[in-house]
Amino acid sequence: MEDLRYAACEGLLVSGPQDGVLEIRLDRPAARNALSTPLLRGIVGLLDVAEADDAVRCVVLTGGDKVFAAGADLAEMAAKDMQAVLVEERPHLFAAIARFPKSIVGAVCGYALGGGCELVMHADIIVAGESAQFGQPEINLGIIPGAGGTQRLTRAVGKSLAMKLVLSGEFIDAAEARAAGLVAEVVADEACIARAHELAGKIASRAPLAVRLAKESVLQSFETPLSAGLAIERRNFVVLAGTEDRNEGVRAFLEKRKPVWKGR
Ligand code: CO8
Repeated sequence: MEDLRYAACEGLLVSGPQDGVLEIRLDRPAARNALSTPLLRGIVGLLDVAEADDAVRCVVLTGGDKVFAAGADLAEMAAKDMQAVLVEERPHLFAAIARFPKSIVGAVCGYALGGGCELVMHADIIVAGESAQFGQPEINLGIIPGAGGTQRLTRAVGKSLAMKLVLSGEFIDAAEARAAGLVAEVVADEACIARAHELAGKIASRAPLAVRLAKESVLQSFETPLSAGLAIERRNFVVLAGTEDRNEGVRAFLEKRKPVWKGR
């Protein structure tokens, strides 16, 4: 029976959760998966349910074959003046996605542009199909990235390449994105979603508290100086030493069997 908590809103297709993995697919092909505010609200609503649902351990976020997402909805943006942009909801929606504590694997085929690139940079791991193209073409519209592109892209690929994308509006392909560290793997387009699910399934089969604190620790490396990041890692390592799952993991290894996680 369909799980009504995951009933998708318009523009999103949802499948699962199955074996710990929930798939959210952007599906507004007529607008090239443009990220309207209702669409972003829909994603955040699904993540809110997923956060509280023990049956979800990892989320796969994907789009279409030709376009992951073409960025902010330009029809919506055209109607907003400075005051409307100042008070809009979108920054809060992106912040909610950034706060999602479970893991997200992005699967990108085709264009991930502007807000689309920024959205998928909220994923912990990106798997790209060979057709993937990443870009921040806002400069062509007389604006700049507004959902973290100048910050997350720079942290992912370094200053010079980030400047090239943000200042010129040029795109990079999957191979260049892989070489620069924006994506973890490049596979054939047909294999992209399956590979993302394979990784998500592995993450879903790991101890949930360890996955959560590992994600938090890695993300803190972007927020803190090294000494503070090391202190956060140490604190999380100590916290995990007090969990039932850590005892089970070590015992299962010594007894040469698979661990059974309780998430405690
Ligand atoms: N918003 C709304 N509609 C779009 C968008 C978009 N971003 N992109 C495409 N569409 C629509 C087109 O208007 C067109 O509609 P129609 O059929 O009614 O004329 C339809 O989709 C098809 O478009 P194309 O003919 O251009 O499709 P192609 O397959 O030839 O090209 C591309 C696909 C390359 C993706 C192309 O559509 C394109 O370049 N799109 C715009 C990309 C872009 O400039 N993105 C940046 C947008 S700005 C942004 O993302 C800022 C984020 C800030 C977030 C702030 C949060 C706080």
